[in-house]
Amino acid sequence: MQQKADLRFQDKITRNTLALILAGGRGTRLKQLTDWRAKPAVPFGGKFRIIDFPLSNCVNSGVRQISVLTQYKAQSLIQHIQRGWSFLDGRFKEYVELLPAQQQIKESWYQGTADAVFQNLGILRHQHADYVLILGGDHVYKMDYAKLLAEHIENKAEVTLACVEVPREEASAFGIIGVDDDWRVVSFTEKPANPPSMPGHPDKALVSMGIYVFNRAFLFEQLIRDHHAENSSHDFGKDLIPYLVPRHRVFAHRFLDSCVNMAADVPYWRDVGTVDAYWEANIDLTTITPDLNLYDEDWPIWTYQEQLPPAKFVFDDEERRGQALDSMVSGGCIISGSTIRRSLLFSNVKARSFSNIEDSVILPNVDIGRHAHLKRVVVEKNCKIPEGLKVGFDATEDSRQFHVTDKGVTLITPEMLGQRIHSVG
Ligand code: ADQ
Ligand code: ADP
Repeated sequence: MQQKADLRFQDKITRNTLALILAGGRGTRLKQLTDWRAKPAVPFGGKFRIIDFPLSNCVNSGVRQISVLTQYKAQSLIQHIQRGWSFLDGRFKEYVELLPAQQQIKESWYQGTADAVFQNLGILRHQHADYVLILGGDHVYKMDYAKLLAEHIENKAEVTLACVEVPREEASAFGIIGVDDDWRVVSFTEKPANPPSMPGHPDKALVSMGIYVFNRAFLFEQLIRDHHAENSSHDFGKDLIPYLVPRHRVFAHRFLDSCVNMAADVPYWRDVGTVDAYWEANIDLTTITPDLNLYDEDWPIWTYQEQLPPAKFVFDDEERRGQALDSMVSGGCIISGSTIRRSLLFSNVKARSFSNIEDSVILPNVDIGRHAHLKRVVVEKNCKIPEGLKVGFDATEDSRQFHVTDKGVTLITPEMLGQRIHSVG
């Protein structure tokens, strides 16, 4: 009985919530992968884009009034959302809508994240929802936002910040949260150089995930106040949250309590913001028991999928076996006389005879020429890998034209190969 009442309560609040996904970030640390698209539009996991994770979390949690705020290089993101997410088209008050950066209210484009929301104040004013869930568009994780919302209401909070424990040495990239025994937030410091550890856990810090619940009327008031505040950069993490903590009811919600995907007792939450982290999180999916479970039928990740034929493996004329081992191979791929190991192939990848791909992430529509050998590479969409190219095997190769990370992952894009591809979509 108790459980049924809980479910009804959660259903009611998720329907009374508007989600705003901030999807304007540049993601410069992803190097050339964000030359042509915003970080939330970067392909991930064989057939998804990063933004599919927060969007699917919303839909699976029952939060189905969703606005996506775009800004930087939004074309690819807009196209993906229009194609893949239009099934929520406003019927039954369920929608995914795009809010491109406009220059209506003032001349500049969005400044900080709070400014991005402020510029859409009109939308907040005309909303019937009592709660606003603010999310980033550039993390990969599975979370039941209904639990976060329920806790916000139970605490009679004005703002709730979702938080997670991270190793202290990584914490200076985040907002650091201090809480009392009731998980009320008593301190918040945005990205300090020397982050404090959690009481009793010298190696860990409690950090903000950049996920906030606000009471709508309260958010409206605070955005106007912040807009007029002097010396504000109009950012949630830098300005708004530090201002609110000592003055209002701000609570922390433990991600552990709403996480849908645990990995070795730790809630899965990845910022795939560097080429190394991107490579690692994608390659993890090819392992026997990946940290991220994409096969969970109770929490599916929704996306746009092209209609493609199944992956095909060909024993070629010269009797070379086309094969993929410990790998994920998406629709439309043809592996002909080529060997793929521990790699993730997005859709429509063609690997020709005598090519050899190891520990690599190959984005859609890549053509890999005969005798090409690739190891620890990320290959951008639409590349044509020339015959015989060797990357990642030994130091004698000429990899000057490519971007090589500190951890030895090589990023290859059409531009680096001297190929200008004017793709649409
Ligand atoms: P950051 O990681 O620095 O810190 P930020 O650059 O503010 O995050 O971006 C947050 C989200 O907003 C991202 O999804 C980004 O794509 C998007 N975004 C950024 N600028 C935008 C704009 N002008 N318009 C639309 N979208 C925009 C934040 C918090 C920290 C917290 C970390 C957790 O400030 O306190 O610890 O997130 O990752
Ligand atoms: P995505 O997978 O993000 O959709 P696309 O390859 O379709 O990637 O590129 C995203 C956007 O950038 C598209 O509008 C595309 O036309 C443009 N684009 C991609 N590569 C180039 C290029 N080399 N020169 C000019 N525009 C490009």
